[in-house]
Amino acid sequence: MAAKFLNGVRGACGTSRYSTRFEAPFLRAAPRKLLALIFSLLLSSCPKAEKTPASRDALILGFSQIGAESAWRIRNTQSVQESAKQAGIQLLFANAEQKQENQIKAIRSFIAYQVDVIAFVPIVVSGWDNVLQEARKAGIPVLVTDRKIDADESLYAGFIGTDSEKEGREAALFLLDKFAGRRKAGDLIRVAEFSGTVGSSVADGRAKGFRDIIEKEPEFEIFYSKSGDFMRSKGYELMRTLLENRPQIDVLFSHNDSMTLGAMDAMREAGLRPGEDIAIITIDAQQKAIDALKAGEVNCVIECNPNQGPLIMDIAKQLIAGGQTPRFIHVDEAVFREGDDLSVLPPRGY
Ligand code: GZL
Ligand code: ZN
Repeated sequence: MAAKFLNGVRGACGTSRYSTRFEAPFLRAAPRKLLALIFSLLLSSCPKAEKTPASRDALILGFSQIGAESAWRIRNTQSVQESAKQAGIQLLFANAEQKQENQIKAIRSFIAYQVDVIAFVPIVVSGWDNVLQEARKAGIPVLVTDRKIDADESLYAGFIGTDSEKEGREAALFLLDKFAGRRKAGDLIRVAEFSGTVGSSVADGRAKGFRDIIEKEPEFEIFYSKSGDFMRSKGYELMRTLLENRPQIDVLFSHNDSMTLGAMDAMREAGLRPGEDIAIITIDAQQKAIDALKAGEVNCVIECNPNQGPLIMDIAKQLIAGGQTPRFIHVDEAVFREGDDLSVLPPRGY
């Protein structure tokens, strides 16, 4: 009875496999009303299951992604989907469209499905304890990927992602170098910062890393800092508004390329030359940013590696096999500066 019912559930949500763990005692004893309730809950909160074909005994991984706010995010999603296919892992993929409550709903439906592993990109650092306790109670290991959370570490099996504070420090180090002459002359160098999603570990980390260095240097002043939510349209709006009263802007430090590209459009509309009238440092290293670096319209591009899929699948498999997995894995990243030989760079793929 329970297996048939749950098979129906998976069928309804686009997957047709149930694991023997579904014939859990609690379900066999559950009254029909409860089973119907679970079924309706699952249907309503069932993630848009884009699943990968997999053999019957394939590992099932539930993945909650933030959305598609930037070229970086889209590549991050592709990396997860491609790697699941290559690893023979059945992927349940849910796009939260930038809302934390959608991520929590998706994780709950993964728990109800009794997937083998859950992985997610936490849009913001807080608010995850309850749903992670539910996953732990259900005996499902959770991997935090790309962005970090502020929660009891025993609630998740590990973190796979990038070091945002290091990215912020690299941006500051480039600035110290690029403005060495003007610093000697005692100039005041005014910096505008476009930051990422408020409350995200990435925006916090990049801002902190940048300030840890810049705030030690009296010649630099971060006279403006606002969130553009990692989006091109908001980067454009922020810069257009900022330029209305023509302040002295020597540098734009932007937490991602999407906001940078929008800001560059606004600079050109105001008759300014990006990378010359205003120095630009940007993070992600999507192709368009590298092309702008080659064209002298951007001065420094800091890579943030979106290709985390292979690592996620490896760690997921190790977790299920009962292996010991590292708590923290940082993917490696480069820094591309004006004047570097960029002809050797392979296409970025995003
Ligand atoms: C960084 C990632 C950020 C990217 C943005 O690890 O979380 O989110 O820098 C993306 O492009 O939107
Ligand atoms: Zn990063």
